[in-house]
Order: sequence, then C-alpha cells, then structure tokens
Amino acid sequence: GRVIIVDHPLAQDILTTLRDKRTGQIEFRKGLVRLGRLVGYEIIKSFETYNVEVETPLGVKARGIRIKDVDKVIIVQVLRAAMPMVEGLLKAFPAARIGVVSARRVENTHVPGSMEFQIDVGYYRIPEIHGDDTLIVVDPMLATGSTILSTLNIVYRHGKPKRTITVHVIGTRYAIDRVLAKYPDIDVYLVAVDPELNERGFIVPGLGDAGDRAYG
Ligand code: HSX
Repeated sequence: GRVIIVDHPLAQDILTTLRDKRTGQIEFRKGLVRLGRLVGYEIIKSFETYNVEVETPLGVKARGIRIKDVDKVIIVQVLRAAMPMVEGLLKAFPAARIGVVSARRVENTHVPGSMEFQIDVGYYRIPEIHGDDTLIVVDPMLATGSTILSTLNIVYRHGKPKRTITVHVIGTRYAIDRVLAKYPDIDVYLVAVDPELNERGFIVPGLGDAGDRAYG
C-alpha cells in the first residue's frame, strides 16, 4: 500500500480552516465536503485510463480518455463524522454504492495513554462487494487506528474488493503503520499526518472532535 498526502494548496488551506477553533459548524461541514471532493479527484489520478475516440459536432474525430472502473466503487462511511466528506467524494464518484458503519470508541474502558480502543459497532449496512470493485472507507480522524480496523473487519465480510483505499483528514504515523501491518495492500489518503496522540487518544494538534464540530 501507499500513503498519499494530499498536499494541494487548496486542501491545505481548507485544513487550516478546519483546525482553527473559531471555525463554526456550518463552515466546518462545508470544509469537509470540499476536502472530500479534492481527495476524490486525487484518488482518481490513481485509476487506470484507456483511450477512446469521439466525433465532435464538426464531424471530426478527437482522441480522448475514459477512466476505467470509476463506476465500480463502494464508499463506506463511518458515522457520523464521515458524512460531509462522502458528500464531496460523490462529486468524483457519482455512481458509487454507499455503505454505512456506526462505530464509536468506548472511552470509559480506555486506559489513559493506551494506543488501543475498544470499538462498539452498532448498525451497519454494506452493499455486496465484487472482485472488480474499489472500496473507499472514510473516517476523518485516524488516531489509534482501532476504528478503521474494526470497520474493515466488518466490511470485508461482504466481499473482497480489487483495491482498498482509506480516506482521512488527519492521521498519525502510529495508526498508519498499524493499519498497513494488518492490511499491507491498502492505500491511505490523508490531508495531514500529525505528530502526537495525547493520553486520551486525541490527535495533537488535530482539529478536535470532527463529529461534534460538524454536527454539534
Ligand atoms: C473519532 O475517533 C473519529 O471520528 C474516529 O471515528 C475515531 C478515530 O480514532 P481511532 O479509532 O483511530 O483511535 O471519534
């Protein structure tokens, strides 16, 4: 797998707005949507293309390209923080089938300083995954990696895709290594990798709790 940092200046500008504690709910949510769109366009760069020819209204042939398997995409969102990002990703993958997983970190069993959380998965609904599908799993924060690993464990019961991509706004090196140790072929897309996890498992400097900031 590869680790791709989306370093487009516009993505980094939006990230700065998301980090800023003065950014309110509406702007925060909008920022996540816009980042989802940018990351989606970045992901498409990694899709194969093939050559085609079309005829223009001038009756002349023009060479062009098509993106292979762009309609064979499943997007799984971890509720609830991933919802705005997925709205943005759908601009790049309008034909995607959508799955949801409701997962939360069980804070009260967490030993301060521990790099693992127990994950409580409630409702989930995942479309059937086929061998030629690209699976994109979205969770804005990748802190210890516990949530994404539990999510992938459930998602893979619905079939094995051709390729798996995870999408995050901010991750930690620790979690990226943990995910890749378990699933070496996954491609991880992030807008930033932050240096620290605090005692409570929050990314530092981070942006706070993405779900709370987007939805109150
Ligand atoms: C936060 O913790 C985020 O929204 C994620 O769902 C989760 C990530 O933390 P971790 O499981 O990677 O530590 O609630």
